[in-house]
Amino acid sequence: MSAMSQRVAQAQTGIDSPHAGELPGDASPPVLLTIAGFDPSSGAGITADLQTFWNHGVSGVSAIAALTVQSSHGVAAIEPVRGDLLRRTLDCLAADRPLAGIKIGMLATAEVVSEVAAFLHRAGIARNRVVLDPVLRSSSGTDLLEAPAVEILRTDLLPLVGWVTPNLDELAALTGQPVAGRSAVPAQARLIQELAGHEPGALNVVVTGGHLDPPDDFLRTAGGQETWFPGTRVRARGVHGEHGTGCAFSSALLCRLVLGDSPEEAVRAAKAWVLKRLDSPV
Ligand code: PXL
Repeated sequence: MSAMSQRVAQAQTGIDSPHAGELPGDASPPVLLTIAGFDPSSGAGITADLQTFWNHGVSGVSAIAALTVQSSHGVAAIEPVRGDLLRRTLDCLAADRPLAGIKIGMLATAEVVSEVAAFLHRAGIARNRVVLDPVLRSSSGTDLLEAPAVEILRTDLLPLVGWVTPNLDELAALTGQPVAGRSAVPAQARLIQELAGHEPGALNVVVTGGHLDPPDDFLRTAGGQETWFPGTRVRARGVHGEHGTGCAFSSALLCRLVLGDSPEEAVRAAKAWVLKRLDSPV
């Protein structure tokens, strides 16, 4: 990467990290894929993910898993994409340019979850470059994944990803146990690693603590290292409020990992990106 484009990427991220704007290997920016829902208000979903990729100086492509009708007031309708159309989109993108990483968000149906799992088997992308944001519900309370699909997500998709970023409600749904506050988080993160099964020590878990007070995040790495990241409650003055915070966090996390951050650095930088976005006027 040229010094010039490195400076551009650094200016775009606005994040003070030793790896800001640094690209591994050759000069072309890595390509990241987001598989998620489309939010026409652009606070969450595909467009929030692409905005995050581009602001980190990486290239982004997308496969829409479901259309939604929504505004800042909530979700009015959901139309999942047909499985065969999603499959063709994913294979078309994978055949075009090498994918450096994948972020998975809202999937809507069991059929879509199964298609994404089958694609991960075919695509052969390193598991630690696949981040799953297990989106279950919108902040306004609408289900974004049909109930029978939660189990399939846990049994078929979770074992194929290297990172999962649940909030407290998603953690409880995935482990099948209520998360009784902050003190229960480390054990639940361990449990989700056990439930992911197959290869022990392959899943990194970030529990996003937006519902905790203070809103601290928790990382348990695949190797068992545990870290709390202190958060402070801020008033969201940006155009999207807190809508799409989870999408922005998991996308920024993937960017930072692909740009060469350690797990701890990547979580810290993703948190900083979300804070910046909460204040963004665009
Ligand atoms: O923030 C969760 C989320 C993810 N993806 C899409 C959404 C939402 C919330 O509304 O619409 C597409």
